[in-house]
Amino acid sequence: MTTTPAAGRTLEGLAPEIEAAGQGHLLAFVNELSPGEKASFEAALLAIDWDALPGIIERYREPAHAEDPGDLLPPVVGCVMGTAGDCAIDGPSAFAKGMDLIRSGKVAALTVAGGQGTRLGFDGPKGTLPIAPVSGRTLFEVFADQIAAASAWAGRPLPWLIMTSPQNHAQTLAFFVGRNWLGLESGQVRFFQQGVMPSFCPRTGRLLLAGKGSLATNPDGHGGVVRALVRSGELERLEREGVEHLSYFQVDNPLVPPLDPVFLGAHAGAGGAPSSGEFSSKMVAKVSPDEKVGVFVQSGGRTRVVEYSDLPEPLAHARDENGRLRFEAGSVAIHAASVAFLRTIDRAGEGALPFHRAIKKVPYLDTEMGRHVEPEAPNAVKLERFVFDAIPVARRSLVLRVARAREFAPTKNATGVDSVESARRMQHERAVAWLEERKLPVHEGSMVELSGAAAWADAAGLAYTPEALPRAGTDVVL
Ligand code: UD2
Repeated sequence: MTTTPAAGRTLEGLAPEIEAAGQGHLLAFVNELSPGEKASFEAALLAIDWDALPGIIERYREPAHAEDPGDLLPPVVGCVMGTAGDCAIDGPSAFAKGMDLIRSGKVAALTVAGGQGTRLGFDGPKGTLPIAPVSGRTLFEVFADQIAAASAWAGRPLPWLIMTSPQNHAQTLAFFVGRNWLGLESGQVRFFQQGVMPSFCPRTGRLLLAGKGSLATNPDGHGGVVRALVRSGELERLEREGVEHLSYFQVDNPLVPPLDPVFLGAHAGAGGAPSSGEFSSKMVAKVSPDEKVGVFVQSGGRTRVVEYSDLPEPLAHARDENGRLRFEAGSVAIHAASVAFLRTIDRAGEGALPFHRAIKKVPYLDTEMGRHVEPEAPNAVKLERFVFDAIPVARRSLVLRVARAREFAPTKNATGVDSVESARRMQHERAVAWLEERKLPVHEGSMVELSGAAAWADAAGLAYTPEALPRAGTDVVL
């Protein structure tokens, strides 16, 4: 929705378009603004596509129709031979292809990190949350160390793109600068900011003012990543550099392998993987019907994700003849996307990734009464895009089954399910499994954690000897 402001345009010049879009009330206080306030308001208003806005508001004033359970089928899921059941993908071929892509600099890592740690009770960008059970490394550091190890192996600085939002960009950047780019080369880490969407009243269709010279807005969702890559010039830069694929993951999962050769190779179609090499995803079996992950489904011959909040209750609970959840394929929000495919999505324009609507309490400035209102009930529509809506656009989208214990430790809450506590425990258990696979000693009561070098060596099948092994009562980073 937000576009690059046209150079040389002014608020006065834009006023007729704002009026024509039925949003003239936004200009009620312009004459009271200081030059600085006016300039920032002008920039925010110029970033809006006023031609498209009325159509978007009309489309999303009312809630979307609920999913029709009859239309949804379980998806076709691929898995690597030897890992489970009747798998068809040849692991060694996929692995070889993935290693080749990484070695030749055709892959960049991409982290979506626009959210804050609010749900965790953490004041700051989520990536700056200490998460590793022994070293106390932050989420960003856990990823950085693996990208550094992969880069050392490839003999080139593999790019790491990080999407921030206007809310956390400055803090995130300051964190990287303050910690000397977490040991990476400064040019290797590339930040770009996602856009925002204005909130509006569903009754009147009017945008809301947060203040006399500011709109009430929200980040445009992780699906805003496509537009943000284009707007920032990063997509073009990737094309120029010959980067073909992006390894996409969320900032809140310390177990994610930032560069997974098997997945990247399978995504690229190696090993007989059912993939057009455009957009691929990983899944784990849901632990319970109400686990808060979207599920992969098939509808109209295409694979897509239905977010947990939109999955009809009977389907969330439905089981097959073996007692397994019929819709068990949970999305762990790990994807691989080709740069060319993202370009196609962007060219398809506003329609390619739909908005998802949420109705929330949004404080606003009442333009008629001239006073601030703290609503007691939800009063505003917030619109977001979800990146997984790219899946049905791909000709053949691979969904790869992976092991939860190796790859998925979502960090959403302060305690309990999907918490800092559970993510720390899972990282420890992952390291214990690593020791056991190598027949190395494990000590009860000693916490262990994989270093970036160990985690990368594990993903890349390389020999690795830790500096220290666990001893009774001593915590160790392997
Ligand atoms: C997301 C998925 C859910 C499941 C789960 C796994 C959606 C809608 N839901 O749930 O199906 O896969 O993750 O952990 O995707 N972000 C931005 N900008 C935004 C909004 C989010 O960068 O405007 C980032 C955020 O920093 C985080 C990620 O996207 O890295 C997920 O956001 P969330 O924690 O709000 O997603 P959640 O837990 O609802």
